[in-house]
Order: sequence, then C-alpha cells, then structure tokens
Amino acid sequence: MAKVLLVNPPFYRLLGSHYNANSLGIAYIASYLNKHGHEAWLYNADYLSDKKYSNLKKLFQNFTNYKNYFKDTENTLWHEVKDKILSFKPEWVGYTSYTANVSAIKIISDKVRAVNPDVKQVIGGVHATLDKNILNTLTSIDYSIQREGEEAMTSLVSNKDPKNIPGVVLRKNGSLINNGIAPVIKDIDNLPMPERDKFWGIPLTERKNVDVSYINTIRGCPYKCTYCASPFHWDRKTTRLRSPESVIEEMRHLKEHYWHATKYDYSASANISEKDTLKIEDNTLVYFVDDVFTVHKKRVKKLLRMMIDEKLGMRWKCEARADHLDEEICELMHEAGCERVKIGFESGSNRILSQIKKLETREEMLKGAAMLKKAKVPFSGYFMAGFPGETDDDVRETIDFAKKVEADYYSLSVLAPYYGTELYEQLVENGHSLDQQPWEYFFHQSPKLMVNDKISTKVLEDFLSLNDLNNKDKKKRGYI
Ligand code: B12
Repeated sequence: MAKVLLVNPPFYRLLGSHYNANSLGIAYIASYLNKHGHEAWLYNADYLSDKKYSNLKKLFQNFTNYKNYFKDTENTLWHEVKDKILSFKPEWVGYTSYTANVSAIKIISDKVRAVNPDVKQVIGGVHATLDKNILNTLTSIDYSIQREGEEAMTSLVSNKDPKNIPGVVLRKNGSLINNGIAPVIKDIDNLPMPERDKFWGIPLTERKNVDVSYINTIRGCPYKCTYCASPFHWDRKTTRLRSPESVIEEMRHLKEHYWHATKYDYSASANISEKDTLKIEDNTLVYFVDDVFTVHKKRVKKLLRMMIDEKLGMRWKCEARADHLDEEICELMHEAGCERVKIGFESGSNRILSQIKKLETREEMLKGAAMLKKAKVPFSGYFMAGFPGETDDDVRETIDFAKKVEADYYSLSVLAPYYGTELYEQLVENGHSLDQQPWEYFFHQSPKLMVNDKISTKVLEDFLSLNDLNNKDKKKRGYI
C-alpha cells in the first residue's frame, strides 16, 4: 500500500482570488487508488480560507502581483505548500497540470525534492499530456503520465516497472522514454466516483467550504476548435458519455452526503462594479464540467427527464454550445433546475468563427440564445478577442453581437493561445515567439494582446467593458 498525495497547485490564490472546488482530475485518480488499496489524499494548494471570489476586473488588475510570485521563488507561499505536502509524509506526490500552473509545479517540486529526495513525484493532466518533453523542464519530477491517469498511476505506485506502463514518460541515461498515451478507459460508468472526503491541508472545520459538487459526465469532445486544448488532450474520436443512470446515481450520492441547505448568495454580483467580490456558499450548485453537456441531444433529454422525475431539487450549471440546443432541451433544462448555461460564443464575426473552426455561425448562436431566453434559462456569454488577424471591425461585430444575445453575464477574455492547441502550433510555425513566454502567462485573465497587433486599445477597452453591460439591470444574476 502506498501513501499518495495528489496536489492542485496554487493559481487563483496568486491572483488574489480563491478556488475552493475539488479538482476532478486528481479526485478521480485518488478514488481509483483508494479502491485499489492505497492511501490517497487530495491537497488543494489553491484553497484559501475565504468565501469570496474576485471579480473579472480584479483578476485582470492582479496580473502584476501574480507574475511577482514566480520571480520570488522563496516567497513564504511556496514554502507553506512544500511544508504541507511534506507533513503528509507521502511516498508519492502527484500534481495536476495546466500550462499556466507548470511554473508553480516546478517551484514546489524542486523544494520537495531538496528536503526529501526519497519522495517520488509525478505530473499528470492537460499539460503533461500535451507536452511529452515536460520532464526536461521539471527536473525534480520522476514520471509524467499522458491522458487518463487512473490505471497508469495505480501501476506506478504499486511498483510495477515504469518501462512497461502505458501512458508513462520516464528518464533513462539522460534521455526520455515515452511509453505513449494511456489507453482509453472505455467504460467510464464503472469508474469509482471522485474522492470527496480525504482533504489534506485544511482544518476539519473548513471542510464544508470545499465545493465537491463538480460532476463530469463526458470524457472528450468531438469538436476541433483551434483555440481549445481538448481535441488533443482527449481523443476526439473516442468521446465517451456516461449513462444518465450513472449520473443520477452520483447526484443522489452528492445530495445525501454533501449537499448544503444554504442558497447561493446572488446579492453581490461580480458584474456590479462597486462590489469587489462575490460571495458564494458552496455545494449548493452542481457544476457539470463537460465541454459540451448537451452534445448528445437524446441522452441529455433522458438525463434531464430523470432529474425531474427523481425530484432531486438540486440546482445546476453546465457548459454547452448554442447549436446543441432545441426548444425541448431548453424547457427540460428549466424544469430540471438549470441555474446557468455557459455558452462559448467566442466571436460575433463569422469570418473569425470560421477561422477558429467553431463550426457554428452567429445566426445559429442567436437562435440558441433565443431558445434559452424563451425557456427562462439564464446563460453566460463567453467571448474572446485578440485572434491573429482580428481587426477592430471584427471586435465591433462581437460587441454588437454580444449586446444582441443579451446574456445574463458576460465573461470576456483576451486570447491566450494554449500550449498544444492547433492555434498555438500555427503561431509558432509562423514565427511567433510563444514558446519563449513563461508558462504562467498562458491563461485568459491576462489583459495583454498576445498575438494581435491590429486591435486598437480603445476597441479592446470597449470589448472588456461589456462586463458592465448588465449593471443596469440588477435583477440579472452575476457570475456563477
Ligand atoms: C472544469 C474546468 C475548469 C474549472 C475547474 C478546474 C479544476 N481544477 O477542477 C475552472 C472553471 C475553475 C477552470 C479553470 C481554469 N482552466 Co479549466 N477546464 C475545465 C474543463 C472544462 C474540465 C476539467 C475536468 O474536470 N475534467 C474532468 C477530469 C476527470 O479530467 P482531467 O482533469 O483532465 O483529469 C484526467 C487526466 O487529465 C489525468 N490527470 C489529471 N490530473 C492528474 C494528475 C496526476 C498525478 C495523474 C497521474 C493524472 C492526472 O487523469 C484524469 C482522470 O483520467 C477542462 C476541459 C476538459 N474537458 O478537460 C478545462 C481546461 C483544463 N481548463 C483550461 C484552462 C486554461 C483553465 C484556466 C487556466 C483558465 C483561466 N482562468 O485562464 C484555469 C486554471 C485553474 C487552475 N486552478 O489551475 C484548459 C487547459 C489548457 C492548457 N493547455 O493549459 C482546458 C483544457 C480548457 C481548454 N479549453 O483548453 N477550469
């Protein structure tokens, strides 16, 4: 039996906000390890003892402070994380990675190695999957696991020979051996539910502040949008959907063991500029983290009907595409307690939509938005600016379009081409020096135009101030 600590590195904390949700990737690895007789716990190093989320503007403003943490590698925050990891006395430590947190993993893993070289360290998750040479940068990490980590991690900590474990990258004689991507887990219904109890590093009294109401019902996404890491992180051809029965079982389990009676506090909306922060009570809203929750219409209708019939009374939110809706789905969503649909519109310019392979037009999107409105389902509109070659006119089209869809909340981002996306590869091929940028810059709350020199400051400002749009209507609900 191995003692394993799975770590979600600091990120929002460094931006002055907090993130108290259970990171599902490592929660799945932990429950799988525990099912196989190991002792695996989760440590969310991004957790802060607080209930406040910074609003979008604050996140943008805190970018300079954020960058300073990476220059100050002896900052007490890094030492605190290292000390908490070591206080668990782990034999194995596993980090979950996005591109933006790779630098944090570097700082922490170096410190852990310096104090206790016997602890074996592993990296998994999106960045580890997309960057097969990541061990060359992370010199204190022993193994990298590509794509789904349940089986590979279990084999590693069970002391199987890493050379023979599919999915693992290891070092030998100064070079890397890559065993290839981990095989697809075909039946995701039968995976144990993600770990929701074993949290290291937070006092028991704060345990109830951990948001464990994230649910993953789909692994993968059949689309190939050029700005998204999913097509490469997951295999587009092997998108797997859990059965509605298995999803309902997880909802029931959540309700029985973790659900809070408290309601969301909408009084402070992140859209209302005089308020700095938004207070949220956790475990009062299920978050379906799937890329496109509605991707399979027949299945989602069955699931929504089951939610209604079961009378679960649990409010929820999800991510979807506007073209994967119909009137019946929207009505069922309303009846089944949908509090928010997060729609990735991205742009209001058909030229840009086609360039980024969104496979959707603004006309189709408007139709989807209208159906949600008719069924009284609140939705957030996600928009981006700063694509290569995008002009002021394109952004103005986005601004007009965004106003037309009348979302309940606007989330606005300046494009950060994520490592491993089609867009990133194209840009590097065309001579952009993205590969020279620090990893920690690859997230979308950085206000800088990274790969566009055509959009004027004024138009970008107008775009970003769409965030204030529904200030006028305080009845509309802010960010959730
Ligand atoms: C839900 C979600 C969020 C949530 C919650 C994140 C969380 N920590 O739980 C929120 C909204 C907070 C969020 C924030 C961000 N996200 Co996000 N998010 C997602 C989303 C939609 C689903 C993630 C998920 O739960 N998947 C389900 C689980 C089961 O899958 P998984 O995490 O990949 O885990 C499996 C494997 O990767 C692996 N694995 C994962 N970790 C580990 C660790 C070890 C040791 C091992 C062995 C294996 C392993 O095994 C797991 C089980 O098989 C993905 C897109 C996607 N479909 O994957 C984007 C995605 C991961 N996010 C992304 C990004 C960029 C961000 C942000 C940086 C955005 C920003 N603010 O600018 C932040 C970073 C947050 C952070 N704390 O670091 C990108 C990452 C791309 C990249 N190259 O970096 C993705 C891929 C989206 C995209 N469109 O490209 N995100």
